Amino acid sequence: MPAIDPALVPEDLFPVIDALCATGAQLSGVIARGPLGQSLGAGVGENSDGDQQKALDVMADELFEAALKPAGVRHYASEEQEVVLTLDPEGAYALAIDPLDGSSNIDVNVTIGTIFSIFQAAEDATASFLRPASEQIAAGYIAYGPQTLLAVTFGAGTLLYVLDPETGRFSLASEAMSLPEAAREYSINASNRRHWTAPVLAYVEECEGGTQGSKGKDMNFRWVGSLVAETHRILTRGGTFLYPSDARKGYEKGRLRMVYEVAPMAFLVEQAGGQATDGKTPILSLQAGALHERCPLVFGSSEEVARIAALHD
Ligand code: FDP
Repeated sequence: MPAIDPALVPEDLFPVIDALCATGAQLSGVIARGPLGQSLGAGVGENSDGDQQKALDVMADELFEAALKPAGVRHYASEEQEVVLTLDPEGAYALAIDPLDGSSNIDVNVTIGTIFSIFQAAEDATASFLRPASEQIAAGYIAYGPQTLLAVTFGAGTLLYVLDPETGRFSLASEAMSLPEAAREYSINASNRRHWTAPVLAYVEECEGGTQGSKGKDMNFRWVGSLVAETHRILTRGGTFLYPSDARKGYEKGRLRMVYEVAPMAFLVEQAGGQATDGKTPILSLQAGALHERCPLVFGSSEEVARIAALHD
């Protein structure tokens, strides 16, 4: 269990964080063995949104569900399950999770992760999650990369923990992650350029303009294809991330899911001094209309996110 200031976190939330950490540590071991264990990247079906499910997606979902059941979670909403599950009818919390984010990177030894968002449970299972993102009481991600990391917020800054391979425990590495206001890197899947909206294209062209253009500085481009890895890089050294809406069928609201991807990342980024919008509107003022609904996401260094919002005006 990480060293979390008890003044920051209600006592009955500790078992939830504990279960997330224990399962994260277990998954980290499975991922580290890669092909020496079972075939983690094998296709095993489709989730409710039509995304292909890999063996590790399903395994991660089963492990988190089992670990969270005795931890005080009443409602469990997962990317891998069509409907909300009731784990403990007496539980105080509603937890939404993307058990394994960045599935396309499972087989290629690139950072993947787990993203979670926690609300106080409401009576109605679905209504527990379809509410303003600002009502989250905690959010975080576990990154499985060269290090296994936990970034978490309880609404008073973003904390960073590292899984210590010597002790098997998450230990505090930073009490206050802080995102620089200005950026030198931007991230967007550039293969979709022909589908972008005018403001998105205008922003990327500004970035490409470098010292000769209106920005007056060179910008580097990065795209990992794992939201967790991208978010961790930006929380560490600044930058901008965009997964906007585009003209492809099904991408009217981008690709990422509001409840268990967009909202928790927005909470973490804002708590680290950055900003997160759907292009214009702060994510934390928005709410999903359906459990697996998508939402465009722009986040990162505040100067850049503000510039993108201005281009949308
Ligand atoms: P994945 O589907 O591989 O789980 O969560 C969705 C996500 O990955 C993000 O992690 C990643 O940023 C994005 O999709 C990648 O999408 P593209 O393949 O369109 O680049």
